[in-house]
Amino acid sequence: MPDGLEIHESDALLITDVQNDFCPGGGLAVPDGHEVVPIINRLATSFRTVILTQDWHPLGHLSFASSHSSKMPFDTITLEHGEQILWPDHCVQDTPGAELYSGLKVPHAQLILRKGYHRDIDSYSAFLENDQITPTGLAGYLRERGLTRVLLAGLALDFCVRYSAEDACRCGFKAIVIEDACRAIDTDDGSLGAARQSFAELAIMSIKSTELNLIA
Ligand code: VGL
Ligand code: ZN
Repeated sequence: MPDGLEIHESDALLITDVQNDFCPGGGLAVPDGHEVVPIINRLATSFRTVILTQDWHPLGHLSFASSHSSKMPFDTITLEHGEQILWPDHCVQDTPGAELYSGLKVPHAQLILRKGYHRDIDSYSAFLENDQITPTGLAGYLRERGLTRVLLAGLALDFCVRYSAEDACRCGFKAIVIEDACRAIDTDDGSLGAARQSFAELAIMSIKSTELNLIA
């Protein structure tokens, strides 16, 4: 498609949390999470800069329901910076569940950014932890390398992809979500609808991978 979206040298593909625990059989399986893998593998070859993120929690992480007495997964607690959803244990550092999904083939990825490693704070976004103050360093990495636009793929669309896209915007980058290269958790309280609404409000473009002019 000649009138598709051109990929530039100043673009980064940010592949979010494509890890065993977010795929079928994992601790926090995203419905059909593994389906993004062939799409991402194909997309990634067209990008000079590919960054992977890895959710990387210590045992007993505050975001785990199991760390709180009488709480169940998907219950919430209130923290200083807002509401925290409590998740099933997932992506515990150095466990098989935290490993990148084995079908993911992006050998040219240059950075694997781990997040969520502070026990008392979650980090959905690849830019800022959930207090919205603590930086991960990704904005500086992108700026220092002259990268201006971030295209997002991975898991989960309504959590880590959403918050990374929002923060990319807030940090001064253009953010584009590649929807078919993402899958959502879609919690009962409407997390997927909320993500779409937020993308619209922040003018975050949401596209299909077929709209990109890929290299062959
Ligand atoms: C994620 C919930 C908890 C994600 C990570 O990758 O979207 N969601 N930890
Ligand atoms: Zn997590």
